[in-house]
Amino acid sequence: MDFLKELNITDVNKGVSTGTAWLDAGGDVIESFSPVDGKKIASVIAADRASYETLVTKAQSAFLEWRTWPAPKRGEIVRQIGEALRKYKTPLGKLVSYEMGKSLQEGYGEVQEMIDICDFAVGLSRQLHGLTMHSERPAHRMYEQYHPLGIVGIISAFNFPVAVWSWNSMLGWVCGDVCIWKPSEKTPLCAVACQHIVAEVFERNNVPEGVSGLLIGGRESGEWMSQDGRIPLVSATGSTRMGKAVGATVGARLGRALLELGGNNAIIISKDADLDIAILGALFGAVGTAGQRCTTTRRLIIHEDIYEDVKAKLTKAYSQLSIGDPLDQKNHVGPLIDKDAVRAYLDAIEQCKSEGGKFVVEGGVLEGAGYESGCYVKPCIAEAQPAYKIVQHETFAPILYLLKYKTIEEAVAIQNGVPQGLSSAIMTLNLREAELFLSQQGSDCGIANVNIGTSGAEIGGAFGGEKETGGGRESGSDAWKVYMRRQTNTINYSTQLPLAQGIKFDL
Ligand code: UN1
Repeated sequence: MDFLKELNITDVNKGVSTGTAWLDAGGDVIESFSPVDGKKIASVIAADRASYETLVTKAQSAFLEWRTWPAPKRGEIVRQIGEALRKYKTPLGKLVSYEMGKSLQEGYGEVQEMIDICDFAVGLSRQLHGLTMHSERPAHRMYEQYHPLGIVGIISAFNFPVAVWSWNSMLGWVCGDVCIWKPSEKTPLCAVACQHIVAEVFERNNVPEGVSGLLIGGRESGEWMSQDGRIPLVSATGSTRMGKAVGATVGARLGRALLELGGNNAIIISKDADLDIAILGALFGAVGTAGQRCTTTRRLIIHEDIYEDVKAKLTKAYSQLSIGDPLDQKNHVGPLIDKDAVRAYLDAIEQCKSEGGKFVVEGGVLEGAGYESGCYVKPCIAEAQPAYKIVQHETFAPILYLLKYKTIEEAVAIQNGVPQGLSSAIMTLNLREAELFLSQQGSDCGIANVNIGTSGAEIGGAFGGEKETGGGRESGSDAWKVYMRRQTNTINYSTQLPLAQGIKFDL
């Protein structure tokens, strides 16, 4: 466990920090258990209301200074964070894998996403552009500019314990905002490690105390942020249930909420698909991160002519999966996050069976040597119907539903016929089908791919989805705009005061 020491994790860690100073908080002690071997890794002292108040006060005063730093100078700080993440990629990737349970490659991949968003944000720090418009009045100039918002509250989930925070904070920081991060209670050490990495950079550069707040705590700490009028933007990633609560609370005070919630992602496999690509994309999408990505492939919508062939190929591929210690690179699938997740997985299998689903690859909990944590489950496949309640529901586990279609219109209707709208894909070499899928009559999701699975989006695009996925967009493209306030400016350099809309007001 050398990686814990390298990342400054001790037996007992403070869980509240202003970025450069760790606070003494009086909250509960949160223990972190690894789903890999069931062992307790370390514990963290959570926030209480008093330490939360200190964090917000520090953040408020930090904002007054931070917003005056030129954006490219803030970008230089983020550039150095990217360098630090390159330095710590190995131990941080290992910690992600050990505390969360995803495969080591995926742990490293997650840190790589952080590095990538740092690079993106550095470039962005010189491109926070507004438009200029032509005024209808003579000798007037009209333009818009973007100003920092203030404090951004970030609520993140266990499944991407470090990357999702970085999408928000790196953009927030170059935009001139200050951040307070409430990570998942299930992965507190990943957050402590990130805070240490950032603190090193901030101290070296005299970044004001309070720019990077860490708020480890239970559900109530997320509620404090949602209710707090001093926090203009709350960005929350997690379940639809959590997002509805955050959205309602933030909305009631007319704050801004950026929600990235559940998905129920499907791949349509056409009879014109390249089946090698289709099977590989479906496999990685369904079993990667043990089915715990919000972009996980949960439904395959397969053309009836190739249905049996796809089923046979997938069954064969599943039989070759190795499940076990995610830090051992020969394994493809690690454990679920905890025993509650295992229960939800078993319940979903039961429900699917009771609705008439037929398992072609059986599920189950693994036992015996190497599986002592009780969190290792078998990825499974069921033949199902689109309208089953369980098929409409996002279960954060590796359960894949096979659905059959006849026409492309029917396939799109099945794809869209769920409450969620995050990611979607079609596997086809048929141009007409691909374009229909991408058209306004096609996928209703925030992400729609052709000949690529549903997971593993690049940071350069805007990430998020529609309907119960919450509508928010994070990371690339112009997602930065939600972290700033827009101001329209009109300047009169004439000797008159002409009024808009041709109005005359003569004395
Ligand atoms: C998530 O599961 O919340 O597209 C994020 C992907 C990753 C991000 C997933 N880049 O699968």
